[in-house]
Amino acid sequence: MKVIHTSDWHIGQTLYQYSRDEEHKYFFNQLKNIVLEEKPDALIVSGDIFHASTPSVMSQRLYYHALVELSRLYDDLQIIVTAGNHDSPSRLEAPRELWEAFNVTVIGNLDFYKEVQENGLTYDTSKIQIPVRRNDEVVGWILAVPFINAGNYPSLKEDDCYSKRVFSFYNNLKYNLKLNEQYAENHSVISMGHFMISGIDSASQNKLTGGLESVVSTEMSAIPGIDYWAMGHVHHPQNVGENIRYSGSPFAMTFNEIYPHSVTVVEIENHNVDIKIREIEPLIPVVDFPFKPNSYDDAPSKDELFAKVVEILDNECYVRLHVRTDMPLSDMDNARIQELFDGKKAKYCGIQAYFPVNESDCEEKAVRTLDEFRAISPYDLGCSVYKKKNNAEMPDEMRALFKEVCDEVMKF
Ligand SMILES: [Mn+2]
Repeated sequence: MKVIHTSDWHIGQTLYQYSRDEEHKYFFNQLKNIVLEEKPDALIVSGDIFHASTPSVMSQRLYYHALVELSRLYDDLQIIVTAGNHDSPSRLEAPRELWEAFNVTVIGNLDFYKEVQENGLTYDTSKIQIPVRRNDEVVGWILAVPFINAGNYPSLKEDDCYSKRVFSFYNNLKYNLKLNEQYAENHSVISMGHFMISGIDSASQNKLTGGLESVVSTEMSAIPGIDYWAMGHVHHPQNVGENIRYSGSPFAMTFNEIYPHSVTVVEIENHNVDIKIREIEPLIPVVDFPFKPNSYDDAPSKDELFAKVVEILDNECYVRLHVRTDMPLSDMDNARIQELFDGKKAKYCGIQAYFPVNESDCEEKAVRTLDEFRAISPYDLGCSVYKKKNNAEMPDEMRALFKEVCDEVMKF
């Protein structure tokens, strides 16, 4: 069985108000070419299809168009799409029956909360056991598991931790597959999942991954007979343990995701797994300019930055600037930067200021007990956060307004 594994498309995402639609179209064109070259039996998408649970009409059209075009590349191509934590399970699944006509299987949710059946399963597993066929013959199975809320994993024992519950869930699922009449031992099995595995590359930590729960990869590896785990959720492509892999997002969604992006080609024959990476070229690169400094001393001064920034203005890219400064940037500074970018190809995405480390910063880092922390008023906390962020006291006028707000809120 051969599949192409991708995830975390986040259709409809914007970066500093800039639409990413053209980038998605550019990715889908590359994906179409990769599918034509690799000729997989299936294309699987492990969640986070859309960025928002209520995607715009434009986003939905983009998705429908891409899937229909992909499904028409050749007759035997199966497409399997599961919901991620960003997707609305029911919305994604609404056109499920229509999609079947295109050989596309969409799984938004498991139909949970049926009566407990044999093996402690509380849902109909046939819905998510997808046979993959080549010339009408079953060659493998995709266990198409969408994102499941931590609390919705059937709990076998009351005190099972999250990781244990996920483990027993998949273990039961795999066991149940064996009972399927069409299943044979020589079939390849791929399990999909959309959750965090502990021990992942910390560079991939970002706001999009969400959720604190994580699963221990050794528990996943312990489940017999799953040849490959097609994971979604983490945007940094990486292997986590043997044959457990995050395909990653197709391009950088944020400035924390500046690294090569790709889709994964997985070929399984006689339970031997071969993994190949197909890199995706970004349409519009995401750039830290002139670079991402480690500290105040490392960062360029305002003059250096202004002199250098002209180099990049004619390049099609998203730019986040970095500058060393002793004072918060003034409105004049900000206006000057905006003006530089006006009408240029480069898209301005804000500036990160680096302030010198001072004594009070060190004091701030002192460890406080919970009681000490509780004793700090919201007003004082706000003032100290402002000072830390801007390396200056909050201006009097703002201070007065902030005080007014705090007093008003504290009445309740
Ligand atoms: Mn995601």
